[in-house]
Amino acid sequence: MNHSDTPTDTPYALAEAAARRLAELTGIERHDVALVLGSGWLPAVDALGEATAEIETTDLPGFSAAAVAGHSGKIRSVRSGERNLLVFLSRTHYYEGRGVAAVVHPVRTAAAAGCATIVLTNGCGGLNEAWTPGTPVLIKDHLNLTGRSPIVGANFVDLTDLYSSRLRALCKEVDETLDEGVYAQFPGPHYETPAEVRMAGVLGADLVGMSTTLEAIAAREAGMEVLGISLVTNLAAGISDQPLDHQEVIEAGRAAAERMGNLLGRLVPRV
Ligand code: 8IG
Repeated sequence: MNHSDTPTDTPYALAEAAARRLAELTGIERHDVALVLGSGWLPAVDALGEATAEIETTDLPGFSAAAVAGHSGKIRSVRSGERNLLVFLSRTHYYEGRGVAAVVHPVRTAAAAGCATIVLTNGCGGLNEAWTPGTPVLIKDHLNLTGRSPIVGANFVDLTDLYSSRLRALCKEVDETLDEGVYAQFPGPHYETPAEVRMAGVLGADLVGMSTTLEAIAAREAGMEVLGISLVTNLAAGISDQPLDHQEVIEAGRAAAERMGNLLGRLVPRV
């Protein structure tokens, strides 16, 4: 128990408390679809629809302040047709060292708020040279290289169709040029060495990043249908001879904003 009368002694109870506070602060009793916006995706948010409310993550139990340049610690409630979208404008990353429960707390809060579907987006490095910076790629499967799970206890969650084939098919109806790839989550915060990128390729990865897999697992545990979309903002280390630079990552996102906005704006009403 914390100082109020709200039980927060498990991650699930903490998420329930956050969802209740979210409903109070936004005036929206239930949300339907959650989105987590990763690096480069923030400018796309306005294409989703009209903001009903915007709150600071830190106003909800269990959230901590955003730590990365280009990440905004806000949650927006957006009206889209008949549905309420819950949009996280930033995420907590594994490399922040706050633990896996903190990383997946937004996902569990979204589930507790009523969301049956979650769209996880990220910025990442690409192993396929055809994916120039600014190319969106659907995540078809992942390699969780963190060595961790967000699940505690003997709950053997099936991840066979973790990245919903139904939702991926829907995406391709919206944009038939979309490719798919396997996303490998490295712990970060440093980028990979060229040897690590080659290793990831041998293991079957097409994309390398520092997020998403732990969140997807927690979303599946919570019974949500998961869609993952990566924005390739750079070629992974050693794929090109260019050094990697966080500022360039932000600029690639800015340049791709219109396409990403278009994609999400057309996609979300159909998921
Ligand atoms: I944006 O090349 C972005 N995030 N691990 N590697 C990893 N994370 C990333 C990269 C990258 N680019």
